[in-house]
Amino acid sequence: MSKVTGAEILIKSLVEEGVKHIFGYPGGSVIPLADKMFGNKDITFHLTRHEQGAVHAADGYARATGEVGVCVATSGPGATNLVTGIATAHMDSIPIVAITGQVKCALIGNDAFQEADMVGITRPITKHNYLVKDVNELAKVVKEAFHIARTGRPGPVLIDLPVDVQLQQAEFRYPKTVDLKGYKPTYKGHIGQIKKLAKTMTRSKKPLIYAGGGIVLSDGANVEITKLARKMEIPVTTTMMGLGAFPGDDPLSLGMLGMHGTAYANLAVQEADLIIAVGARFDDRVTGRIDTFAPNATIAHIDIDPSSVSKNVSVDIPIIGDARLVLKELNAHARKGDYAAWRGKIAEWKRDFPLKYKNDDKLRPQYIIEQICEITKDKDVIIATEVGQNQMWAAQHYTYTKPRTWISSGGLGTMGFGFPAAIGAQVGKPDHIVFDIAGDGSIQMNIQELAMAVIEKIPVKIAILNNGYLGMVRQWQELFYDKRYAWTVLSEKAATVCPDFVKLAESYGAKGIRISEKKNVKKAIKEALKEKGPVIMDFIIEREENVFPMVPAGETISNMLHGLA
Ligand SMILES: Cc1ncc(C[n+]2csc(CCOP(=O)(O)OP(=O)(O)O)c2C)c(N)n1
Repeated sequence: MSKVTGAEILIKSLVEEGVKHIFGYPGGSVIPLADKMFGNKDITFHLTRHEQGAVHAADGYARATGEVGVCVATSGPGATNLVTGIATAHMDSIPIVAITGQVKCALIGNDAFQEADMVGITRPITKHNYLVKDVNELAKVVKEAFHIARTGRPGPVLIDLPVDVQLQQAEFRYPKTVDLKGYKPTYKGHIGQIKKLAKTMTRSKKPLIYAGGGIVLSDGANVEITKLARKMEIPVTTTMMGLGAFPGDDPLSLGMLGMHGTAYANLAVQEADLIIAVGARFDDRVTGRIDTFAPNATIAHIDIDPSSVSKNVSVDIPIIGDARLVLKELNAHARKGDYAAWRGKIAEWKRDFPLKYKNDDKLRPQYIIEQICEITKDKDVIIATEVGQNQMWAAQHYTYTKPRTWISSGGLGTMGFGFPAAIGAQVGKPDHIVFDIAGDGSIQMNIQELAMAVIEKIPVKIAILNNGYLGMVRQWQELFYDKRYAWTVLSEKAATVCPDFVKLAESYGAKGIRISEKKNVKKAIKEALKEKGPVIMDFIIEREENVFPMVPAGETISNMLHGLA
């Protein structure tokens, strides 16, 4: 067998893994790889304008498609620019493979030009990472990396590849199987535990399903959980990451729980006698003060990752396994109990404490999200968000009915995530309409990717909810710091937009629309949807609108602030 270079081995291995898209940025340490990609027909390379854009795009691609996202950066500063995105993917269990160039093997550890110890830096934020010093190992490493990224609890894997290894030669043989001693994720749940949960469900009077992002990640688990909830008539609340795991328009849906969750979901948690958590982490944004969370409930937790069970709350019925497989088994054993009174109580809460906002003639963000929902609800739509109030309004006021239609940085809460992630999602799902719901602060963190979107004709629609503030931080300052708006004023008055996002869009060759009045919202959304390329919609919203309800950080859920009286 003839020999090929390390760079060729890497590309051939990626093709073996079915990779069709790579997002990245070049530099000296990946020139051999870039060179061998030149003219490649199997894989499209998307040149971002910042490495952070590349990693978030790979992440958005993975979230939208369920496949592994791939990004590439050069050594040193290129590689360290990936760190925020790798940590983002790690917190949300998103399968990506990040490939970084490294200085020559002989220079590693010598403070060489553009050297950064990526294996050391990314150890706590990757599922696994590799430094490949022997070209003969490369194909095996790639095989393992993809296997680790996509199996068990998914997550990011980093491959650090010295530039000289890219030039060395070896025979290309792609391994058929992976043999990793000590890495054997458990997929099938323990049948005894599943039966125990089934019995507890039948005896329970006030059960509640608490569905997390794990359901979205385990393809088909949404079908099983929907079946379970409907058959048993048990209400379902989801985490932010779980939006779309259960149809938001189902009468059994309570929407999202937690800090900015619905009042009725949070009240249900506090009164439930059984919580069936599936693929959810009991994050502090969900539990509030942990010792007062779900005080009356037996807690069952289904999760593929044993280390997240009983990590934050003590679990009575742990079931380790894949969400889809465990729920399928549970469906086979579950028998309905008598929950009519419980559902009656929840219906009362839904009636008494609906999600609400002041729907007057002012331009309010909740109205904008509702209009986007109304106009797009019968289409295939993906909503990505930035971080802050925009994210919470998008979580509350859009109705998600399918998994992988909501793309948001949950665990890390990364501003600047939404736009590049939306681009990645659009590349993976070209037939979908993809929105980025943004704040005027967050969008400025990775706005440069507009260049890639324009040049590659990636038609993401950006809806900026422009309040002239770093709104979510301002909201905390309003409520808990006597309105001392330190460090959060982006522009002095709503009208003095800075930057002028319409001109900025136009300077990149994209379309920009400014909307200051409620009556123009629908028209603008429809106009944006007609456009073949990316569009910025700059909505000048009420400056001091808040996200309600709100459970203040570290408080008991019963201390929820409702906002409007
Ligand atoms: C990279 C990063 N830096 C800082 C923060 C802290 N932070 C959270 S929300 C927020 C304000 C976001 O402002 P904007 O994007 O304008 O959105 P809004 O809340 O006004 O909708 C900030 C600064 C963060 N989440 N991520």
